[in-house]
Amino acid sequence: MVKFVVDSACDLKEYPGINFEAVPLTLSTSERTFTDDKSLNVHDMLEYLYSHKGRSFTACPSTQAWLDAFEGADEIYVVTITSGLSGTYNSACVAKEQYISEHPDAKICVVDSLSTGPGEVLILEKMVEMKNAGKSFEEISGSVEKYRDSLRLHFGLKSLHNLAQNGRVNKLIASAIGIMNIRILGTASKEGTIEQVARCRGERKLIDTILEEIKKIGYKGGKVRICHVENAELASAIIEGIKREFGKIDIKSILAGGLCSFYAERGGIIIGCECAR
Ligand code: X90
Repeated sequence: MVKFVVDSACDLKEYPGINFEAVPLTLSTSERTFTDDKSLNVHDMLEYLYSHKGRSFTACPSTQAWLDAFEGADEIYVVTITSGLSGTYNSACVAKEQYISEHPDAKICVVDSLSTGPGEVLILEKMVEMKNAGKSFEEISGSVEKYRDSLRLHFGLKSLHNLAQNGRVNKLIASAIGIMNIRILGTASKEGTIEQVARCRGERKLIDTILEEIKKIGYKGGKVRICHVENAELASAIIEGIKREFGKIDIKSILAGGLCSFYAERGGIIIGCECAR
């Protein structure tokens, strides 16, 4: 049996037409723990976290959570959030070794997205497309990293508070964001860590800078996936902007799940696009 497994940073909780599962990360404070699965109400979680005075944390899925998702399958494709910011990829690799030692005929391909959200979606969609086109496990696992390396990820955030508090960005980058209407435009580095591109005052400036930036890195009209944290308006404005420049393209936006919402924070946006590196 073939199965596609992602972590919840991918933002997709369902994928009709395939055998699919999203393994949740968790988010917690000293008082409460939220599991980032279908039943999570992201809006309520954000309300609670913004009113909570203490610190908040996230944790990657356990090896056992991956093993539970693999159970019963023997051809498994896994996409994880970047190993540059999370232990998720590592725990999936440990689960892979254990599963194969117990099921010697199973084949598992674990891809480190070096990205998050929309970057994971693009990789997943590519693997599903190859599988549906009749490609073998070897063909898919042998070519998926090349595809991953052709992707780019950008994000526009109003606050870096949770990223900084959890040690995922330099405190210096985080300072002065969230005041005076400043947004930070960042990108995923080749190593899958956070790199600052620009600081923009206001949403209009952010949209213009994102459009300039994707042209500069050589975007030519490939697929685009966007996730936003309660900011459908910004997502639509970016979609309109990209369509205006590049015509008819395959572009979709979705609401961020719990993990990306926690780190990208309210109003945040994450954009993944196909683009030769
Ligand atoms: O293992 C864990 O606890 C999860 C840690 C995840 C940390 C970062 C998540 C970032 C999500 C923020 C902007 C996109 C940055 C992506 C750069 C590769 C969204």
